Amino acid sequence: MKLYHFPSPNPQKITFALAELGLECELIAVDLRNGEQRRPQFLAMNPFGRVPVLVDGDLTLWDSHAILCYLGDKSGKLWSTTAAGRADALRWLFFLAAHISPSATDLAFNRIAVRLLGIAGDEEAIARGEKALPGVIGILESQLANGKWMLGNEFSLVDCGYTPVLNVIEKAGFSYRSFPKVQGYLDACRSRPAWQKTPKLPGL
Ligand SMILES: N[C@@H](CCC(=O)N[C@@H](CS)C(=O)NCC(=O)O)C(=O)O
Repeated sequence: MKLYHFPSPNPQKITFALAELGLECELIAVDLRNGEQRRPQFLAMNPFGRVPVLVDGDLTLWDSHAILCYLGDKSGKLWSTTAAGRADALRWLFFLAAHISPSATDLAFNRIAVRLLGIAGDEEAIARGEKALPGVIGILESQLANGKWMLGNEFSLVDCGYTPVLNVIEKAGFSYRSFPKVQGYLDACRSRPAWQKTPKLPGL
């Protein structure tokens, strides 16, 4: 397998998952700071011009959550073998994509990425993200009353999806002080050896 990536949250879901699963994969860097994601060769793989992209034989797959599902099915690890278990995993991945990632992007892009790109942050987007986050993080706080990990007592690929996003939200200045279970969960995820091996940008 080959993974086109940059050490930002969406590709980190996959580099974290690969390390947890112990899967061999060639990592190919796409430098977002230089616009490499908009080169024709890259757009031929992902017309959306974003990382991560996984190539496995004839399969070229973009979208981090689709890739997590694929790695779960392919490896049979950290992924339920029952329809109900997979639906539960998908429910939390869809929740992450639809309701947490947009606010994470509002904060992280405008407080962190702008520094790398040398452009001004959008204060309205920051305010929008700060306003939306407590409600959705509160949903995670309730869910984590059911067990140590997002799906209960077993670590899963869903946790590989959540870790980089919750991490960057915190690095972008949002405090989990009112959400102790989320804080404890994030600390437990970040203390895993696979997360230590996951490529990161300096300070993130
Ligand atoms: N829904 C996509 C989002 C991917 C995404 O936004 N990736 C960012 C890096 S974290 C990116 O490639 N940004 C480049 C750009 O917007 O030009 C996924 O989950 O893979």
